[in-house]
Amino acid sequence: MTEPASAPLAVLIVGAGFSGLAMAIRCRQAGIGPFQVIEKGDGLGGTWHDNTYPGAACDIPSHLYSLSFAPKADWSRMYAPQPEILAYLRETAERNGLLPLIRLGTTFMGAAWDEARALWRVKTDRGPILTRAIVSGMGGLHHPAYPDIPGRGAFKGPAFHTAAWDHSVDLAGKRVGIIGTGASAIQVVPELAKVAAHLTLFQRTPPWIMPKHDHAIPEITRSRYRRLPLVRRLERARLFWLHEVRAFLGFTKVSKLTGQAEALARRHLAKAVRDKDLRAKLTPDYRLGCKRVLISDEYYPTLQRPNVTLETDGIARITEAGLTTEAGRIHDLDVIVYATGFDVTGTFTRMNLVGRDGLRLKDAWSDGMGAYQGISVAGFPNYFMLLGPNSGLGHNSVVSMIEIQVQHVLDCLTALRTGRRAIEVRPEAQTRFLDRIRSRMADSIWQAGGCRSWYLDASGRNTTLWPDSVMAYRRSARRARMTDYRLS
Ligand code: N01
Repeated sequence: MTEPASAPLAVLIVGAGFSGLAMAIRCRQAGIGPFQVIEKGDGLGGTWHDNTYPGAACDIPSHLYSLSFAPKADWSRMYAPQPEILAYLRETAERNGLLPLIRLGTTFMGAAWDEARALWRVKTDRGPILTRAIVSGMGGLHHPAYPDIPGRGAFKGPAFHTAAWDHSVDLAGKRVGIIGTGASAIQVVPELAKVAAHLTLFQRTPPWIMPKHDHAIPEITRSRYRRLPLVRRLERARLFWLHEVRAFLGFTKVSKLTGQAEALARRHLAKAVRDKDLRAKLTPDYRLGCKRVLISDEYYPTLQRPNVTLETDGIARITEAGLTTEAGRIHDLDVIVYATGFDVTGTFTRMNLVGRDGLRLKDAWSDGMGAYQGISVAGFPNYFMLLGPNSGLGHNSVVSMIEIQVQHVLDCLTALRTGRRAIEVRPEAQTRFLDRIRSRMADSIWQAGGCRSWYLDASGRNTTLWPDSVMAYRRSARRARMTDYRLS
């Protein structure tokens, strides 16, 4: 690797989404630097830059899905649409003077720890970078996963993923097929049905769906939030606790309340769908919480439109003209949309990170991903992850997790400023933490739920979500305990 011309950075932040921007703002406020943010996309915003499919929005209320230290008083809706969230992130970066510090179109290709100099040698597609510390704000949901269906390349028409929407394709009057029924599909399906001549939805597993109750936030409320920050903060706190209870409502653990949450979702289905056969097809056969619980008031009505077909027979193959099911039903299509999610494990293991003594991250994780507090890995000094293993959420706003982690990483970076060269989690602290996660998982919804989901790795273990409340994570991770780290 060639030697970079410039002096080493104190911190390299990878990714300019929610995590990377939050880290950059807090570094700036704490006077930690010099730092730089690299971002592979041609704009900042991370997932909110990539996912531009019609209907893209956040299924967590806007006042909760935003940074507490960069509040926005005037969200237009209870659940903000993607363009508004992206604009919020841009404004936040600009207001905090981050734009000159973000290098767009720069992909992190890997990094190796230089023990002699106590620096990371980072490889990017735009040249090398030397840095004392790396904070990964890459998240796990940015490598689109395409299904392994025979004949996938054979289709003659346009075919694209929800996370890489092809806006040049006009769907009006077309026969569109969409594969997948996760959080992305549930948002895009109602929009596609409005324009397509016919929409065929290929469902492998029906999701649990709760009512959404989305609504515009009236100007009078917005103006109150602008004038009275305390009122806005109280609203945020109310929303936080409303979601936090979901951790005990079966979203993380099977409890008596799981049955009640399932009954609520079944009532939502029964109210929306009168046809018994269709209702049966849409009724999940696994426990609620095992996969992401979805919210929508439009999805079920859309499936009953005359121009929409729900196909539940498995897909046998993709042909030049469309899809053929296992029962031999042929669906001729003009366009195929993959709403088939993301390759989460691959994102982390592909990272090509080489730590102390030549240890590769993918070898350290050969038995599955795991990190102390979801942030640090033994053998990888001065390397920190935001939304790393077991720190995603299914029940509350992931932005709360990011803020907790940013504070933890700041503690570590601050410790490095006291003339130390390296900070590394002690292996015994990591083992203790991972044992705690494993025992908490034993009675979790993911163990008992009987479903397939991106939450679970190939061996069926949940290495992606935090198995408890946000408050429990806050107690565990907000401050970096220096006794769990080794400073050198
Ligand atoms: O992806 P998914 P997503 N044949 O992995 C199906 C976040 N998010 O993009 O369930 C047929 O959930 C697969 O079927 P099955 C959020 O964290 C947030 O929707 O495995 N079908 C499933 O239905 C979310 O959890 C927001 O049987 C196949 C679908 O594809 C995460 O992103 C909005 C198949 C994939 O669902 C991912 O959601 C959107 C095959 N071979 C997303 N392979 C917010 O609002 C896969 N499928 C915050």
